[in-house]
Amino acid sequence: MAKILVTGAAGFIGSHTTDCLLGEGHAVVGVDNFRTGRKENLATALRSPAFALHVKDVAAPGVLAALVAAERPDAIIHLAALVSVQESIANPELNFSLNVQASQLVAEAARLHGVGRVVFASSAAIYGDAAERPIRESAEKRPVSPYGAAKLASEDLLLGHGACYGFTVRCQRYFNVFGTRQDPASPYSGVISIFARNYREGKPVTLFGDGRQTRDFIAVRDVARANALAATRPGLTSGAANICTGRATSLLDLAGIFAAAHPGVGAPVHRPARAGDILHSLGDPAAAAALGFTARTGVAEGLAELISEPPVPVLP
Ligand code: UD2
Repeated sequence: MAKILVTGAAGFIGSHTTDCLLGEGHAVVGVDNFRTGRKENLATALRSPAFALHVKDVAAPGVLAALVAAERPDAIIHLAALVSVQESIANPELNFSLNVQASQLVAEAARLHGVGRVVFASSAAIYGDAAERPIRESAEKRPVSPYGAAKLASEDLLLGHGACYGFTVRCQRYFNVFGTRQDPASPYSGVISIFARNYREGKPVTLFGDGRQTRDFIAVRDVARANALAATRPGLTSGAANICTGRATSLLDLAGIFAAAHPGVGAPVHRPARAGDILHSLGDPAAAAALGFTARTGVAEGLAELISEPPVPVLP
């Protein structure tokens, strides 16, 4: 059994990662400032004696180092972030603070207190408009947003510190993650969370463009398992891996699955393609497979679960 410190534990990916680690018998120290994370997401974890929650801001200097000094975790999974690409474009300074400086604070806490491993929430956004398909980890990195640039800078910061001070760093390059607890509130939220909410409420969805664009959608439960593995599997060395399925699903396919489950809802409304929208994004999962991770949940199965699950209730 290991003790894992999870930053952003109340977020979409953080809460599923926490649940996965607890389910595997590990102890979890969760940290979240509830900026975008929600206590509701931790309803299961909070019932576990192996879980402790600290409501703190890891981007504030000294906070994480003090917590790591007190808790002495075996590994840190750093998921706390500004998660919206659009928000990073609107507020690049905040993006720098939350998505670059906070990573430096994680590296520093690991160095000062001898943490053996750091797992970092990176993103396919570091590849930007890379022409290669499927995208391998070696593809040219051409981020096209402050968000993508910050994730790439953080990978380098953490890997460089790990190499110098002797801790392992695993950078997890998530593709399009979907599942329960994803916030559908903004028009720039993940398309599946928006579709799930609209269909549930009986409202037609919008398809930007002809709907033939494709993404590599990966279920959050698989992502959580990939994070737990990266944090706890003995013998891993530093590096980066795509966290993806290697399978492409079109928007039309998605809408078709939702429509079949909600026969009363009107047909999707077509709008012009979004400016800057990429047509196809597909990851190569081979590097993660070599480390022992393969996604298990298909899109249809993951969507069926999402459709049948009621929205997360609000805690008192
Ligand atoms: C991600 C980012 C986006 C941008 C892009 C750069 C998220 C949630 N989005 O977008 O901000 O940086 O990467 O490549 O991280 N769509 C619809 N109807 C909707 C919503 C979306 O048709 O109501 C389309 C959208 O135009 C796109 C596809 O669905 O073609 C997927 O959209 P997404 O925002 O979930 O993910 P992505 O990878 O395009």
